[in-house]
Amino acid sequence: MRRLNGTWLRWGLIALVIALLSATSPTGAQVASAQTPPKVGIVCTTSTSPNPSFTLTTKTGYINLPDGNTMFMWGFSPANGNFQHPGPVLCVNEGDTVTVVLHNTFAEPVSDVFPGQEDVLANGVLAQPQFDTNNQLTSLTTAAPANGGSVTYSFKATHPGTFIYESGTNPQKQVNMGLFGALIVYPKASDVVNPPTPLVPDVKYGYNRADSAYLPQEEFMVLLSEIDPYQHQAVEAGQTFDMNNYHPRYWLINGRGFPDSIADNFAPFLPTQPYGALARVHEYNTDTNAGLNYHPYPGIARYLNVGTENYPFHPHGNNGRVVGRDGHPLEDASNKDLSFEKYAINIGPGQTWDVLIKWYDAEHYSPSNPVPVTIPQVANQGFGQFYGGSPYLGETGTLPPGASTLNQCGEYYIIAHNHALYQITSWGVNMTGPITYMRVDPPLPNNCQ
Ligand SMILES: [Cu+2]
Repeated sequence: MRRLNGTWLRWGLIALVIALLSATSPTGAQVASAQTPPKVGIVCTTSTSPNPSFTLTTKTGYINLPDGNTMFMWGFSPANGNFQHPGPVLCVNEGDTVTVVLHNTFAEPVSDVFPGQEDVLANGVLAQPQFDTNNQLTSLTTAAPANGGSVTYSFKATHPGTFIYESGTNPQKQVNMGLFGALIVYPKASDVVNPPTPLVPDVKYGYNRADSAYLPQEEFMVLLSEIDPYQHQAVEAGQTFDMNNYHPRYWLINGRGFPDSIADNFAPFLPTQPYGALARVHEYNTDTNAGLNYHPYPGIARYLNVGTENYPFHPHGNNGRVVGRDGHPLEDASNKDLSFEKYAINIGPGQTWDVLIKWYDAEHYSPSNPVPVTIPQVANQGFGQFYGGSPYLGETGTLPPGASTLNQCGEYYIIAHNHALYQITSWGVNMTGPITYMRVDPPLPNNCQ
């Protein structure tokens, strides 16, 4: 592992991202799903309902970080695939009996805990904490023995929502090293009462509530994690690490730091980090006369925190509506809606939050309805890489000589990031870490790719 000067490297990396962003095509080679994975949004690893079965194999590998470092990691790989970080996103349906076979290639026992799942079986009997001969706890659950051991977990996914799975064995080491992933349980559509108008046929639900409807193509994951490079160096060298010295220096979103976070799913320059975090959305529009732009459902952001710190994450520009936490819909005993609007999503260690997101074109600014602010002289303006040359959605304009843009079609890019600003760094390199964008596409039809 090497530490390099951050500033020029970061700009070099941004240039690389710029060069590759428009040329990437997803490969899907590491995904169990038979379908071509989407460029943005959640990439589900699926299996056949009602008895989905997944195999996770422990692997070691390296990831790329925004300061130019590479980092040694542990990971759960789908089936016996290549190392990836984080583990596959396991997607199942409410009521499924889920089987997870864990193969352990490491020289120490490894396990999986499934927080929020009840009556988890290990090899057909209730999974149990493990103790050594001195009655000291060695694992929170039944583990796969070292050097080729396996364990088969199974449980009935009785609650819809967003869940973490992670190692329950020496978790302060194994989870930190990367043994974690997301589990999404989709509700039974038949249980959703009073489904909304069928004008949009492919609506999904976060929970068994009509007011948790969202568009599946606007479903996003925000999986937050952290790395202490000295812990990873110690594990790579086979040395012990004193957790009293634990001090994260990298923070990631979906296993990537910014600007890698906004690259496509399966971007080829991130061969072990398949999951992007760009949230691509359209205007929320309930006008039934809007034709193609009738868009009366929100998107959903599924937040997960597998780290040890609070992650106060916030998209700029609008509140989200928190509809679920830790796999529970926000409702009272009589199903009264208790969801609430929130700007900063302050997600604690081990928590998951499900948040509906909408973007409103509230003021409808356009060249014929100009922004009521005098635009400064060019010399006083700064042009970001994603600015289209016009302040109006769907419009592109002339950029000054020398300025270049990644903007395709006059779309907007709105930042979303951790607001603990020390966390949006990579070993001190500022404006990296858990930062991503919400991309707002112009009204349809448009020239966006
Ligand atoms: Cu901010």
